[in-house]
Amino acid sequence: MSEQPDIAPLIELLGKTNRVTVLTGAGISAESGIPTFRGEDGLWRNYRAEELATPSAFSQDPKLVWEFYDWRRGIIASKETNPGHIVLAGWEKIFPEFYLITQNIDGFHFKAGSKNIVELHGNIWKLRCTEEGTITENHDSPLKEIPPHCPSCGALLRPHVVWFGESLFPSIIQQAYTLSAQCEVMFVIGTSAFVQPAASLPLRAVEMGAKVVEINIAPTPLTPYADFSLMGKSGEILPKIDKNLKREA
Ligand code: BV8
Repeated sequence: MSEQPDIAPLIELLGKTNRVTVLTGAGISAESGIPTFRGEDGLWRNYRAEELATPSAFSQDPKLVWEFYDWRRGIIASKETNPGHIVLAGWEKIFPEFYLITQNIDGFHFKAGSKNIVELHGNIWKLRCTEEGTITENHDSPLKEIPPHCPSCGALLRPHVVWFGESLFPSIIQQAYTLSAQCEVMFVIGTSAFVQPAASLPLRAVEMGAKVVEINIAPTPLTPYADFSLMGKSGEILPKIDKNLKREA
């Protein structure tokens, strides 16, 4: 692991912190083998996710978009959570108020045991009827029918995710802003901090006086606002923080 800055000041801060909010992005699942959005492995049949994760792509070619999601579901189904997910699940029992906001749709925070999760962009294992709006869990990999249709009304089903150009569900983004404004410490882990409105959540935390801890393998537009910028893999850094936290407890 690359030489880490001393985390003693962070451990001391966390030792007297009750309210922690975490924002994760695709980077926390990278060590599980799930391609990130903007990394070199983020392509599928030479399409970028931004080209396919849109309402217009779906209305033009629902079969192509579903082949893209079926491919991603297959990758996710074949992978496991990593120590970064596991540590965050454990922190629900360590901090009196702990909330996890994720941009990821892979469901890995649930799989790792986290309970208090805000899924900003939905979940790849949920399908939504384009007519009735009903949402169902479906873990078939591969999907039995591409594109899938609603069993009750026959309309097309879509992934229950937020596409580029679509607004986030108001109650969800409102909850995310509240949790960002209320926390004493906000961890921002594995996100390029490009996608809005998620990328503005840590700035809300800064506005309200929270300390921000960024964990990433590279600097991001958020780095200048971070009180602690830990460069390295989240699957290595989070267990290190966790071990020191427990030693101090
Ligand atoms: C909206 C679900 C209102 C689908 C996703 C304001 C300014 C500029 C643009 C906009 C704006 N407002 C709206 C926009 C447009 C757009 C946007 O933000 N575009 C970006 C590209 C600039 N936003 C929207 O459309 C949003 N809607 O705002 O509604 C509206 C409506 C109409 C018109 C205007 C406004 C909706 C955004 C939601 C899109 N859906 N996902 C799907 O997944 O298929 S977002 C998608 O990107 C994923 O959820 C992903 O999580 C997310 C963010 O990416 P990251 O998670 O950061 O992943 P990335 O690959 O980029 O980075 C990985 C990071 O991990 C890197 O930093 C890397 O260094 C690091 N890393 C890698 N390995 C590790 C690691 N770190 C630690 N350890 C490691 N091992």
